[in-house]
Amino acid sequence: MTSATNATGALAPLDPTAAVIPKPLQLNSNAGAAPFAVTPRTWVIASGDALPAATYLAGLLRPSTGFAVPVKRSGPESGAIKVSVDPTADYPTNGQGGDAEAYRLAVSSTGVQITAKTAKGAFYGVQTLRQLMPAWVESSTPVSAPLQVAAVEIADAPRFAYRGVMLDVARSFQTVSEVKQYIDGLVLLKMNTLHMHLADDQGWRIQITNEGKEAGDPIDYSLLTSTSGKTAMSTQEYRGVIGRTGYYTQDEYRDIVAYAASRYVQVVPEVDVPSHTNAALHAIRELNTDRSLPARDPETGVVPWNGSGTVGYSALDEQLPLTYTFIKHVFSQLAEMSNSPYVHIGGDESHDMGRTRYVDFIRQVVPAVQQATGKGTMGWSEYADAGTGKPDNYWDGSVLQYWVGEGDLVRDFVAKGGKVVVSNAKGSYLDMKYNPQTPIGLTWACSGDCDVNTYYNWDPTTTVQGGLDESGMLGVEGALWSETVRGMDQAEFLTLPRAAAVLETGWTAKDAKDAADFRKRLANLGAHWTVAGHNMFDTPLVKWQ
Ligand code: TNX
Repeated sequence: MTSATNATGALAPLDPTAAVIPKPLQLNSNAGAAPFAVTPRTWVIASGDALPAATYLAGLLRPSTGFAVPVKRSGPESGAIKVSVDPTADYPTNGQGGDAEAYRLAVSSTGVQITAKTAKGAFYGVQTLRQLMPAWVESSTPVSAPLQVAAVEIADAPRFAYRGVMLDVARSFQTVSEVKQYIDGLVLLKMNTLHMHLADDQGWRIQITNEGKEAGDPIDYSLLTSTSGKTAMSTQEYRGVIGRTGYYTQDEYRDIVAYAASRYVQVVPEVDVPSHTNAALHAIRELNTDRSLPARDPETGVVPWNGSGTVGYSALDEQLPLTYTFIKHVFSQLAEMSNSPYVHIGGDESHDMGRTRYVDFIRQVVPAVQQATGKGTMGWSEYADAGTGKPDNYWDGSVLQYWVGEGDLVRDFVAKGGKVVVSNAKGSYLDMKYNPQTPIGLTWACSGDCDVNTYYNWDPTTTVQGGLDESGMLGVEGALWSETVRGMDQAEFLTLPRAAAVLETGWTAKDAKDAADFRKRLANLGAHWTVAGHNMFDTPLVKWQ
C-alpha cells in the first residue's frame, strides 16, 4: 500500500470527496484550509448519549497513535474532538430513512465537531470521521505517521432505515468471534442490521431450552443442537470441503447481540420454516408426520440425509398441532434474546409442499409468531401469497424480503400494510462468484460479471418486477448464503467489497450514486479493511491505494 506524502514527509490528509462510503448526503470540502491533526494532546469531549460513540472513537485512536486520547465531559474545545447528541438541532433527511440516524460533522484545524439527534447518529459521525483518516488509524499498534483529517463539513442521513447483511451460519458455522469480526467490517459502512440464518436443512445453530414449554409439549428441545448442531453441508457438490458444524449457546448468542447492539446493529434471527427444516425434522421425532425420524445414512449412521444443497424437499407438517407449538416455543426464545423488532420465519422454497398447504401454514404461523413474540415477522418473497384475498390490514407490522417473485404480490403486500426489504438476488446475493475464476461461490443468480459494478448498478424501486414505490420500502440487504463458504476469511472474501455497494444503495439517494466515484472511494475502504485485518476480494476494477 502506498500513500501520498506532503512536502514535510507527513501523510497528506485524504481528499474527503474520495474517502467515504456510503456517500454522504452533503459534503463541503474546505480544500484550502489547514487540516485537523491528531496529536498527543488530542482529547474527546462527550457526555450523556454521546459517550458510547466518543468512547468507541477514543478506542479506535489509542492503539494506532499510542496517545492517551482521554474522553472528558467538558473542557477547552480548541484542538478537541467534540461529540454531542442534541435532539433539538436541525438535521437533514434523505427519503424514507428520516433523521433518527442523521449527523453533522465539521472538521477544521482547530477541532472536530460531531452532532447528532441520537447516539446512533453520533456513532455514524464517528464512522465517517474514521474513513476521513488515513487507513493507518486501523492499526492495532502505534504508527509513526501523523493522523490528519482535511477540513470538511458534512451533513448526512440515510435513504432507508434498514440496511442489512445476512449471514448464513446454518450451512456452515461461524464462531462467535468470527461473527464479531464480520460485524466490525460492516459497521464501517453504517450497516444497522445483521440477519442471522440460524437453521436450515443442513444444521441447527442456536440452543433452544425446554424452559417455558407449553403444557403437554413432548418435545425435548435440546435435541435440536445435540443432533443438528453436529451436521453441516457434507457432500462433494460444493467445493468438496465439509461444512463446519457447531452452534451458539444462548449465552453466546446474547453475547453476539450485545456486541452488535454496542455498534448500533440489530440482529434479526431467522429460523426457516416450513421448508429448509430437515435439521429440525431429523432431530425431533414428534415433528415428523409418522412420528419417526427420517432414515439414517447407512454409511455414517449420523447424518440422516445426503447433506447436499438441494432445496425444497423438507417440510413441517401443517396439519400437526405440535408444529405450531414448536414454532411458538422456538420463536419466543429467539425473540427474548433479540434486540430487533422482527423475527424472520423464512418461508422460502417450499417446493414439495404445494401452494395450498404452504399458504395454510403461513396463515397460521404469522399471527401465532407475532402473538408469541410481540414482534413483527419477516419472510422471504413467497410468503406474500398468504395475503391473497385477505383484508387490507393483513400485513400490518410484517416485512417481506424480496429476492425473486411476482411484483403484483409484493405490491399487494405493501397495499395491505407490509414493508419491503429488497435483496434482489442479482445485485445483493453475496454468495455469487465475482467472475468465473472465483474459487468459491455459486452462479445461479449472477454469472460472468458479478463484481462491484453489477452490485452497485441496481435500485430497489426498479428491481421488483413492475416497480415498487420507495414509500413501501424499509430498506435493502445483502445476503451471504454459505453452501460454499468455510470460515470467516471466505465469508469476508465474498462479502467485501460487494457489501459496500449494497449498503451505499441503502444509504445514498438513487440520483446521487455514481459507480466510478464509488470505486474511487472503495480504494480507501479497502485500505481500512486491510489494515484492520479483514479479508476481501481485491477486485481489478478498483485502483487500490
Ligand atoms: C436460495 S434465497 C435460497 C437459499 C440458498 C441460496 C443460494 C432463498 C430465500 N433461498 O436457500 O442458500 O439460494 O444462493
